[in-house]
Amino acid sequence: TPYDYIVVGAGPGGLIAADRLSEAGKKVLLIERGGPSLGWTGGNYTAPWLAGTNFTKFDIPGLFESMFTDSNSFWWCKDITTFAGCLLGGGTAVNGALYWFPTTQDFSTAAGWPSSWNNADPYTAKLKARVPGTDDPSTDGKRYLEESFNVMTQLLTPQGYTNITINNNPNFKDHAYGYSAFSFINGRRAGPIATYYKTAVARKNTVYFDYTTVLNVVRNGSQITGVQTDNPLIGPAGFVPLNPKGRVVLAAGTFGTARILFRSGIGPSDMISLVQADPVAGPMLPPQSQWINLPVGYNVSDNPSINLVFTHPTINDYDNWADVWTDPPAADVAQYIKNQSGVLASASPRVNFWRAYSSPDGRTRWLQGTVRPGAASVTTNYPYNASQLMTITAYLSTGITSRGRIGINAGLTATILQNPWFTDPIDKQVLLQGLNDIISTVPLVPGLTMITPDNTTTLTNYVNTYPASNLNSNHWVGSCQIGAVVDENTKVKNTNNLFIIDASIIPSLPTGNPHGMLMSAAEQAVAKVLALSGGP
Ligand code: 6FA
Ligand code: ABL
Repeated sequence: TPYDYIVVGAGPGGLIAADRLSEAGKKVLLIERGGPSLGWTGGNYTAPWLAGTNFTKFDIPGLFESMFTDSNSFWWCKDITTFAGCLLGGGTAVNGALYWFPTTQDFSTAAGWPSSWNNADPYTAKLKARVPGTDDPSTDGKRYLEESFNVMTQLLTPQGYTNITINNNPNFKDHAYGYSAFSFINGRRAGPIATYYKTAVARKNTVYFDYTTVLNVVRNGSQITGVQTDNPLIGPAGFVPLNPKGRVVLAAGTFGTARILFRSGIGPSDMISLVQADPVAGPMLPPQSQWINLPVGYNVSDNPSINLVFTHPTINDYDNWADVWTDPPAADVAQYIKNQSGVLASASPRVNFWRAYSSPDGRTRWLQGTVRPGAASVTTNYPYNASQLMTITAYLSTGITSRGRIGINAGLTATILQNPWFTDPIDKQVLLQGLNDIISTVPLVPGLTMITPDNTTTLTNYVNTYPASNLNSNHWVGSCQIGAVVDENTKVKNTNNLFIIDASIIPSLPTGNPHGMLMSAAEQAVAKVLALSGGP
């Protein structure tokens, strides 16, 4: 069966695209390489203490930290060298779900958007109607493990910070702090899966195929005729054709979409040459005369982030989340199963804060802080109480100038080619300034001790020797950015009918963790695709 639209990837970008296209009556095929995630989607990755429920690891917000410590972590894409979710929901099935509505500047021309994109408000409103977000995710309206909020109030108030409900004031991102907000609904992981996916697959004109990988688009010059998959059940030899006026929407993520383009003969020639040398992928390429040279993979960004670890006598770090998957506290399990309330109804973050910095180059850069009980790692020569850990992660947010490059290696694994962090020394200088400010009021908070870094090093030295890979924030954007690779309708340049709707089109990082802003961008993108003449 030929389709009007083939959407590749069921992450936040793809799910919003598939939902809005099918809502408009188009015949849509949504293809996802991974399997189900949440229990009601068919997911079955569960634990003995969940017997008799349909909750999986992905449903329960409190299991978030165990994503990084589980030995059976089948959900990470094995052919991408950074964390990326390869299952229904993509990153939003496994991420921390911190959820921020975009600021005005997130879609500004200064941030790299065409002027036709500057008013994101109507699209953010559409998103909000589907995923309202919450900063008190437990269904009983109580807050759990909130001790770090008090500690942060004592730390940040003397620095001039104001406590706000963050998503009520998206543009107030200077000296602002508040409770962490999430895309959870009714105490469960929700995001685009419980909303857009749910309505998209309920429509008769939507077909969903999972466990199916798109290898490349098939094209005749600039005209895409269909997609080549690895699944013979989907079409002859895995090929799925488009209607004559049909379109393909790539939504495979910053790394995944770039790889599909390379394998379709679109991108820098060094990347396509690696595909050409591959015995399986090479023969699928169009002839070299049809290669389309675009800067796919260049100018990507990710927030550089640095952890500071503290202890405070009031903090309960929930045993540093160590047994939360294998052996969680029975009372918390009972409470969660009963009505999705309690500690397990939230992911680990508790507090977020922002501050703006003017920089020596005249730009403004924003710092974002995320505070959680527990710590991913502790390096210290101090004796410390391991049940009282608290981590502040400081991200350099909007305004960073550093950029890197991603691509593929000879094995066609998607990977970082040039690290995107601190290529501009001013980014490092501003983040270091931010860290110094954060700790400037530690002496004013009785009992608060910074244990990593400890007194054997200076903060400057800590930052200078921070392992590059630990700077990774998992917020990759920009491998197919708007203006360079796609036009203002998100159409891949020099093609007639190939579009991209995922984090790869975002030209620079938004002011907070990106999935809220990305979903607003996806609402806007799909509206532009539907409005563009010439389609089905
Ligand atoms: N963003 C936030 O806003 N808040 C957070 O707290 C947050 N936390 C994390 C986090 O803890 C981790 C570990 C990671 C990895 C990311 C986090 N992010 C957070 C970032 C956020 O999740 C991402 O920015 C967001 O998910 C990006 O959305 P995209 O739509 O651009 O791409 P995805 O990778 O989510 O989805 C791509 C989908 O395509 C996947 O389902 C994948 O399986 C599928 N796919 C890939 N290649 C394919 C192919 N060839 N064929 C078929 N399907 C394919
Ligand atoms: C995000 O936006 C980041 O991408 C994640 O890295 C972050 O989670 C979540 N949000 C929550 O703030 C952290 C975990 O809390 C750490 O335990 C883990 O070591 C780290 O991700 C790995 O990158």
